[in-house]
Amino acid sequence: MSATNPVEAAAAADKPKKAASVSALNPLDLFDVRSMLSEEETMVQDTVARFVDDQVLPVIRESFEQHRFPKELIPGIAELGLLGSSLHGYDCAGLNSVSYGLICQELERGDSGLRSFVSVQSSLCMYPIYTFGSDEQKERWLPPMARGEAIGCFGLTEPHGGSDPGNMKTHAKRDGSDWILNGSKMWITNGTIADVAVVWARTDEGVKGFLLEKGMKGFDAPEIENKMSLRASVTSALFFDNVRVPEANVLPGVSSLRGPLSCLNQARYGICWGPIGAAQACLAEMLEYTETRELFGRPLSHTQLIQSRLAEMARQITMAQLLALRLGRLKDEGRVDPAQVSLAKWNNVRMALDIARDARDMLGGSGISAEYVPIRHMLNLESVITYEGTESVHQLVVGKELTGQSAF
Ligand code: TGC
Ligand code: FAD
Repeated sequence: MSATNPVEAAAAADKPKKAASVSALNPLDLFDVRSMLSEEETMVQDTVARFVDDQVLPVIRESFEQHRFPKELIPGIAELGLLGSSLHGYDCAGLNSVSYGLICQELERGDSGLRSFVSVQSSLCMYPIYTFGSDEQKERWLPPMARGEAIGCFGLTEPHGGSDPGNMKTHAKRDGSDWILNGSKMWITNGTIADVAVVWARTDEGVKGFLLEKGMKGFDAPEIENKMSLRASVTSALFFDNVRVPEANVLPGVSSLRGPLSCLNQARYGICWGPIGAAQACLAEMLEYTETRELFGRPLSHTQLIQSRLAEMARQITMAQLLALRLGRLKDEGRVDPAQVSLAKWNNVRMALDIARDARDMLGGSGISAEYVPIRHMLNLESVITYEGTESVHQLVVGKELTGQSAF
């Protein structure tokens, strides 16, 4: 930290020296949701939490400021078995859905960008290869992806409107035993660093998934610059100009929009958990800050309005934790419905975004500095509330479930 930067210097002076809870309860888990976890789930959470504390938090602020994905963390993430953690075989950990949720929660306590990396690699690239791929495709891609040696991305969104993937323009035509692919994708996480891209395209035989490999002629994946959100994550455009794709690179198990949408269920599920971590990070910092920040002769935490706002944060986090755990148990029982995932994604991302914005305000001027975590989480969550289905899309999914009428 530069001693000559007045914002950082002021922020450093404001920083309290110790954590500050007099509560007998855990302020970040008021209903002791942790006691409802199995021994294995608790161990997974603790392991990822340690990784985030030791490896992520020391570097993440600088990565965000430099608009740089901390690629150097990938080997550590892979070593812990966090890539494709719910898959069985192929060097994957075979953990249950609640464990995957806890992984997302702890990673997003560090930064949404890191959770995004793991979500896309696991749920949007490894999952479709695992579910719809041939034996050769699985053998070729899944083990190196689990080891973090190969990176994947998922191309569904197109520049003219991501909420309506049924209107996709990217298309592929058979040419002998190959396919010729044309079109473009936008806002693709990991795109520029991906060794393999799962690209969805319209064909005469329905919507198909193509495995595009880095370096294929006519395939380009430039990074999108100047993002004010998810700055510690790579986001790219994908361009396909007559890319020749062999049949061996087509996912054999899918030929409709149902395929890519079922992958979204997996990633959206993880996003139901991730933002809880971001919200906990904000509340933790606010509990410290408001205890030591003195205004009008007393600590902020002694005022009614601030206590009301802290209590509201704890209330929202508690409800989100219970919702996520119930969703995870349903998923592990094999009876989760996409509308339930939509409701939880909508609720839990909205919860975290509201908390991050309120925490930013409670910090006053210091709240605009990345010295404190809320503004980074707040800016990240603006992406999280948009991707994997906007808030409105999820409200309409729930509306359709309630009324039986599609209002899209
Ligand atoms: P609709 O007619 O409703 O459905 C078409 C077919 O798909 C089936 N389906 C689903 N299947 C599984 N899971 C789901 N969630 C499904 N939703 C629909 C449906 O049953 C039907 O099947 P079939 O066999 O009868 O044909 O389709 P629609 O065109 O009306 O659109 C529905 C809508 C709007 C909900 C859907 O298109 C949608 O979800 N839009 C939002 C798109 C989106 O979320 N994109 C995300 C891109 S990936 C991303 O953002 C990654 S960010 C990752 C990170 O960095 O963390
Ligand atoms: P649009 O679909 O144009 O929506 C614009 C507005 O219209 C929104 O407010 C929306 O809620 C509203 N709207 C849409 N339909 C309706 C309706 N029927 N009624 C009322 N309002 C409506 N995509 C991928 O495929 N892969 C990725 O890896 C990926 N990563 C991403 C990473 C980041 C950082 C971001 C920001 C996006 C990423 N996306 C990815 C894209 C993301 O899924 C889309 O941005 C999202 O689905 C919304 O699409 P859009 O941006 O085109 O907005």
